[in-house]
Amino acid sequence: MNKKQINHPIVELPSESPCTFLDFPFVNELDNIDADVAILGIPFGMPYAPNSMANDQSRAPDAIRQFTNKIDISYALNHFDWDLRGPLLDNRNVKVADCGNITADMSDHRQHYIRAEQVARKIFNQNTTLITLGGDHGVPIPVMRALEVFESKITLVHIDAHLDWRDEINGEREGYSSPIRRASEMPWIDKIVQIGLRGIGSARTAEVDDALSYGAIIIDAYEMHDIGIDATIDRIPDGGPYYLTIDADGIDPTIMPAVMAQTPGGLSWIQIRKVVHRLVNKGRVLGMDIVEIAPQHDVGNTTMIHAERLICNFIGACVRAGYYGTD
Ligand SMILES: [Mn+2]
Repeated sequence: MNKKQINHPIVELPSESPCTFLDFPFVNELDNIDADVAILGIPFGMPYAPNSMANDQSRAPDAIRQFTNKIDISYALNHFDWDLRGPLLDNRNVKVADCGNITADMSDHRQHYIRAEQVARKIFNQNTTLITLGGDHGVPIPVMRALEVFESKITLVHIDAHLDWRDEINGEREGYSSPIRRASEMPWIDKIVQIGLRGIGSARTAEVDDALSYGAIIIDAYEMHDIGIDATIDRIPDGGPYYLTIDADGIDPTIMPAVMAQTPGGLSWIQIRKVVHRLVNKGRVLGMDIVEIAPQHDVGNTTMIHAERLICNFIGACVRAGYYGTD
């Protein structure tokens, strides 16, 4: 059968019920999302080997959502949240939608990125803030391609233990070691700020040299701890617009243990929370992602607790920064 004849949905409902993030409505009318904030799962990156077409990180979008359904949702939505100094949506007329997960094409793995970019373009075209749940760190590549629709020079803020400037691995140029290299090639990505790097991983000296010659502002984890998070955030150019990509291994593994490469010395909760709030108020953050959560390595839901708080702090900060034109 010609696969072009199959009317395959581009997104699908997360796998278990209740199954959306904080039970927000599932919306698959992608040309009319009618929401200020959209949550989207992109489970699959581009593998470096056949046995990693799906990896543990592919399970994270649903694992994060399912965790949010274990907490008391009416509390989360309606009670006073001290992180935000009020209820999540601040009693304003702000709509959050969960667009489910990008579907996979069993006959063509690369279709996953093509669909992800297509959906992200639809979301951005409606001026909706996109929160992407990965997946590994390859999945922001199609999302960042979709940022083209804003016709703007965008500052990329990258939280990670690793540099992620590899050009290719095993011939694959869109895998989890390459997102910042690919971003650097996109004309609409202007400045790049990389925070929290440490340890050994995705960079050799050649990649560090390339990042520095591009002009990437690199504040490694130890410099960040020495100068403090406020001085670190001050080094992000003002004005925006911004895109924020958060590799969970950039956060300290004591609070986000569910990653493939636990590395000491990462951002504390206080530090990452401040990055989110201050960035949202420095300029418009068009979208963010949280990637590289590997649920099987979690310890007592510690990673999920922090992921849920991170996303809620981002949503609550956007609402209070007046992004959605409501008072
Ligand atoms: Mn990464």
